[in-house]
Amino acid sequence: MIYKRSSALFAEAEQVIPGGVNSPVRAFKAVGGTPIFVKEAKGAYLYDEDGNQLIDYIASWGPMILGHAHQPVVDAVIDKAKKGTSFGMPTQIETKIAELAVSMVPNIDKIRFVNSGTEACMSAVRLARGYTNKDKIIKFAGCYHGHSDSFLIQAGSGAVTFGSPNSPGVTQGTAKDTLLAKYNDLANVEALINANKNEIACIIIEPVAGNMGCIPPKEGFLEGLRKLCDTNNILLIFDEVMTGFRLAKGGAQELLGIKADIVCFGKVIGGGLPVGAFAARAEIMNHLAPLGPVYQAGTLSGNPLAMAAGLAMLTELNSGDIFESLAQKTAYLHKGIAKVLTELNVTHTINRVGSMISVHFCEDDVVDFETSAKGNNDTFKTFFHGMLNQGVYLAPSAFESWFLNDALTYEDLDKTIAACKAVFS
Ligand code: HOZ
Repeated sequence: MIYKRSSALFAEAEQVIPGGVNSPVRAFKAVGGTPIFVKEAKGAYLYDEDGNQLIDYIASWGPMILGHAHQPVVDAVIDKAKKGTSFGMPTQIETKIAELAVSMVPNIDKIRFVNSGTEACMSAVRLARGYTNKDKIIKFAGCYHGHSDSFLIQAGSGAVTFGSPNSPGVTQGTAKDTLLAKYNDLANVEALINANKNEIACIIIEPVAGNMGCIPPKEGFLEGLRKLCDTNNILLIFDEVMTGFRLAKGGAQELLGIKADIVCFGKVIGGGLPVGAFAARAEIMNHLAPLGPVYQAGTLSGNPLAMAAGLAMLTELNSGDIFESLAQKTAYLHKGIAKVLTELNVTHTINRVGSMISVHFCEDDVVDFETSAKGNNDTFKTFFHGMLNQGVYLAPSAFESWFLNDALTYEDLDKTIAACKAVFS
């Protein structure tokens, strides 16, 4: 494939945008080469500035679960835009999407909309601290909850891909309140709680991790966290920015049957526009201003265009059951890639939950950050560029989950499996 125009556009972008990108995960630093510039996208395909068609496995890092430029979402946004794009005043559509989200997700009574997953997690932690009157939080190595200061401690996603899991600029004062635990290791969490008795406000976790590849929780792990939280007066926060409205209507809470105290959303809930949200039972949410003392705000929060896109998306997800068919497609892809890699003697481990999947080029089970980091990055680079050359776009980092979208056909999946075979033959 030819990427002449993408390379030229990237060179131009580098002059005025740091690293040529507005979010580091878009850069190709971990895999080499220059990022692909997208011209447009439809359904399961991206069309780049050089005229290449690519089968898309990142779906804008999750939101485009129904495929790109999905007509009901596009129509809803166009219709809304004609009536004004921002008012800084309440609109009825905010209540409509709130009612729908609350009806789809277990264990929440109220939801507040923000502009990103970062904002959602940052605000959820502030709420947990205000509600419990405690300062410390527990996060897990390799989990990524956006780029707010408290979370850039052994963070996954771009932070680890580009070598800043503990970012300069985060003060020691902030860092000391974030305690770091090992994913899937309950004893480790228990020891941290015991060493910080009555000081921990919340445990924040991706119930299915997606920022160190896709890592499922081990059996009993989330149940154990729930119990530890209950006995120690700690709030359990599920960061469902990736898993919310993707693994099931009610997200990971529904799929795994575990109740969180606060749930954070992003990605799918905005239908591809900038939306995040956090939600909980009324007794917790009522601590937020203007009802309660915990402050949180935003000029563009609940923006009408974003709400219109989100409402169209959630309405469609609520009316059918694409989650099962998406999970079946993902299982088909898993089986096909595993068969090819096994036949060609390529050492690998594949993790999958619902429509999230990741291929790790290592022998051992990938259950936490340490085991994920054992993947062979040279093999990943070969895989990434080989797939790209055959028209398959994967995340340019081994530390990211792939996200399938419902516009993908079995023919697309077969092409992807054949591409994988060609790469390693
Ligand atoms: N949460 C996304 C995947 N890890 C990254 C989005 C971004 O940082 O641009």
